[in-house]
Amino acid sequence: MRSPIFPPDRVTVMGVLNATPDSFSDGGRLCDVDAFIAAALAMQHAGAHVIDVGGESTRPGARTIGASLEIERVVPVIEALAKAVAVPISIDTRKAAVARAALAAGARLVNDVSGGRHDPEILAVAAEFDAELLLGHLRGEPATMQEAPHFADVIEEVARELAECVARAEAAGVLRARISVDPGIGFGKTLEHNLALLANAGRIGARVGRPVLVGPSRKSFLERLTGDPVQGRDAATVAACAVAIFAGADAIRVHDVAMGVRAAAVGGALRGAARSREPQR
Ligand code: PMM
Repeated sequence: MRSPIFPPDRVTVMGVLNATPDSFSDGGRLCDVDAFIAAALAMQHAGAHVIDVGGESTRPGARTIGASLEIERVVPVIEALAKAVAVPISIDTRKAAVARAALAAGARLVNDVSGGRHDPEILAVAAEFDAELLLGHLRGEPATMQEAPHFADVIEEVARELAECVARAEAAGVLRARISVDPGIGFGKTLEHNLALLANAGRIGARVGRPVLVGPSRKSFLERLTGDPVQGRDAATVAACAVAIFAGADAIRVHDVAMGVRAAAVGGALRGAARSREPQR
């Protein structure tokens, strides 16, 4: 069975809509439901296939918030978006209670950057709603994840740990066809780890046997490469996305959807061209 949100015949573009006052990239600008609807409609018009709503910042060093505040932030937005936009809505949360409230409000995908490890009950909630489930790679907690991350072989270890997350989700009743994975760019990774994961996205997908989404959008590792401050990182984001797609990523999560759609078109076409030249076995 194919995943309707991450089908194999397209590069899926996920647009980011943060409902957090402290999000590092667009925080505090979108403050009422009408503004969220307008932003979501603009993303849909620009070609987003799914819109990801988050109520808790997971930036490095961020403090966790309670489920009730997160629900207060995201549920009115999801309820409104589920009526106003045609594309599916995703909930970016690590908490089972938030996932449950968001799915009841009309979300169809649960995006858990902790891969179901922060609050394992979230897996049973996804199963109960027959939701899609995006499992991210994160060791530890956002508050401490950037303290000396270490991997002997980052591709192999991230792939193995994601495969374990997928197995736990299946054991909790989520259909394998509903599951996709994310190597967690910037989540407990050094610059070198992030680059290796983007450049080997396809190897991770092949190893885990599920579609792979990458989320390099506006992240600080790009500043290390270009010197760009957060609001000026969209060009570098496009470059990172196009190369990751060329390297086999099936989906990208971006703040600027129009730019992400261009990255998907060019990276996807180049990947197709490279594959058509591979020797037939
Ligand atoms: N990054 C952020 C938040 N959620 N979800 C997924 N699946 N992958 C990511 O890389 C990711 C995420 C970081 O914060 P932002 O919402 O401001 O980009």
